[in-house]
Amino acid sequence: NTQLAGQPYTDEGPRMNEQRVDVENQQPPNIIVMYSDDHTAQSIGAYREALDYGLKLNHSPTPHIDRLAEGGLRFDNAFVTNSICKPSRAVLLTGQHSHKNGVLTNGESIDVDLETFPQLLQQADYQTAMIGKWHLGTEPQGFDYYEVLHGQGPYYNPTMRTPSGDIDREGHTSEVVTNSALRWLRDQRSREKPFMLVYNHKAPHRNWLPGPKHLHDYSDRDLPEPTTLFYDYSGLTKAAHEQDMEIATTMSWGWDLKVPRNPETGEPAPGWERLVKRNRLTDEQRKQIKKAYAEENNYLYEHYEEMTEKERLQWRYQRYVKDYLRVIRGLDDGVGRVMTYLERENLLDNTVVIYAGDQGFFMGENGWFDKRWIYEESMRMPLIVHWPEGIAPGMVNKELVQNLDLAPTILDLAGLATPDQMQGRSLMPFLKGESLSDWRDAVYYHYYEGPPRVHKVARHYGIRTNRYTLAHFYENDEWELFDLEEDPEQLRSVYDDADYAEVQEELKQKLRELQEKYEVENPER
Ligand code: SGN
Ligand code: CA
Repeated sequence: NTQLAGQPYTDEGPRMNEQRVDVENQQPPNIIVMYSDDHTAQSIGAYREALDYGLKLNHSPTPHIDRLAEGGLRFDNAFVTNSICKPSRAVLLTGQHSHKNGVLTNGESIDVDLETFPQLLQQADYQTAMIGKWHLGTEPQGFDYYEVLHGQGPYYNPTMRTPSGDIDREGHTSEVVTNSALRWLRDQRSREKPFMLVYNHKAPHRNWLPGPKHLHDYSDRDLPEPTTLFYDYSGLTKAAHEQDMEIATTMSWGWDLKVPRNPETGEPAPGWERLVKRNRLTDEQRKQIKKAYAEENNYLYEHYEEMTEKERLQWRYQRYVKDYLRVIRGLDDGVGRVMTYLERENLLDNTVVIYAGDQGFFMGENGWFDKRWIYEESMRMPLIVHWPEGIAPGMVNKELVQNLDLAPTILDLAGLATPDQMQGRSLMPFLKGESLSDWRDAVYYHYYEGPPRVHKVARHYGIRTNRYTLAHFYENDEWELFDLEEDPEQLRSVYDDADYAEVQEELKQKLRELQEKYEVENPER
C-alpha cells in the first residue's frame, strides 16, 4: 500500500482502498513530466530551507508540489544548461546540450529529425501525450495525442492545437491545461499500455496574470523582500550593468504591473491594452481583473508623487511578486488535481511524477525579474521526483544534476538504454538512494541569445562546481568568479583576486575539459 506523507490529495471523498493493483505486474511505470514555465525554486515551499540565496518566503504557496517532495526526492542542485525557454525544452527532449540539438535561443525551432525521449517511449509501446506549453515551433513529434498552446499562449481562453486541428478553450489557462490533461488521462488514453504524459503549464511566465480564484490572494499583506532588492551590481562586471530586466525600469505599468493608467502622467498605460488582447480577456474578465487591482491602483495614483524612488520600487516589487505567486498557486492547484486523479485511480504507486521548471527566475534579487544568467536564481531548476514504488519518501539529493539528465532518466525508467548521442546521464541510481563515486563534479552552461536580444543579457558560458561559479562574458571578454560558500548571493566576483588564483586556474582547466567532453567546437558563437 502507498504510504502517503501527510494528508491524502483531497478530502473530497473516501480514498479507494479496494482493488489495489498488483504493482509487481505493472511494469514499466507510468511517467508524468511537469515542466512549468519560469517556475523558480525560491517560490516553492519545499525549497525554502534548501537555498542560501534569494527571496525567503514566509509561507509556502505550493502545498501540492511540497507534497511531491515530502513523498519523494528533491534535487537541491539541479541546473539547466541554458536558462531560456525553447533551449531548455529542447534539452529536455533530446538529452543534448544546445550546441548539439541546435536550439541555441528562442529564435530557433527544433529539428524534427532529432531523436527525442517521447519518440523512443512511443516505439517501446508507451502511450504518449503532450499537454500545455510546447513552444518549439514544430508539430510535436513522438506523441499519440497533443494539445498545445500556440507559442507562449495567452493566460485566458487559449486556442489549443491538436492533431485534428485547433480547439478553443474557455477559462484560465492553468485550469484549461489541467482539464485537458485530466481529460486525456480519464477519457482518451487506453488502459492497455503504460503512459507518458508531458503536462506543461504556461504559468508563471510573464505577464503573471492570475486566474479568478487567486486574484485576491495576498491582498491583506505584504510579502518579504529579498535582501538584494536594491543591489547596485558594484561587485559584478559590465554585463550586469547593461541588462534590461529591472523591476524598477524594465517593467511596464500596464502589461507587467496591471496599472491601467501611467501614475506619472495620468495617461492610459499602453501595456494595458496588450494585457487585455494578448491574454484574450472577455469584457467580463477584463472588468473582474481591473476591479481586483483597483483599490491598490487608486492608492498608487494618489500617492505616486510623494513616494520616494525606493518606495516606488517596493510597490512595483510587491505587485510583481504577488502576481507571480498568485499564478503559482493556480498551477499548484492543477498539480493537486492531477495527483488526486492518480490516487483515486490507484495509479499513484507506479507513476513517476517529475516536477521541474524550464529554468529559474529572479524574484527581485538584484532588483531583477527574468532569467538567462548563470547566476543561481536563474540557472537552478526546481526538480522533484515522486514515485512511491521506487523512491523512499523525503529524500534529498545534492549532486550536480541537469535538465540534460532527464531524457536518459525517463528512458531508464522505461527500461531503455541511453542512446549514444545523448549527453546526460540517468538519475535512476539517485532515485534509489544510491551514491555514485564517478558522478560529475561540474556542470557546463552556455547562454547564446542575441543581439538583438530581449532583456540585454550578454552571451556567456561557464561552469558551476559544488562551491564555485566561473563565467566568461565573451562579448565583453570579462570573467566572473563566485565563491558560493562565502558569497551565496553572488554579490562580489573574486575573479583575479590573488587569494583565488589557484582555484581560478583549476576552474578554467575544468571548463576546457567540459567543453572538450561535450564537443563544443566554437565556444564564442
Ligand atoms: C517574452 C517576455 C520576456 C521573456 C521571453 C522569453 N516578454 O518575450 O520577458 O524573457 O518571453 O521567455 S513579454 O513582454 O512578451 O512578456 S521564455 O520563457 O519563453 O524563454
Ligand atoms: Ca521559460
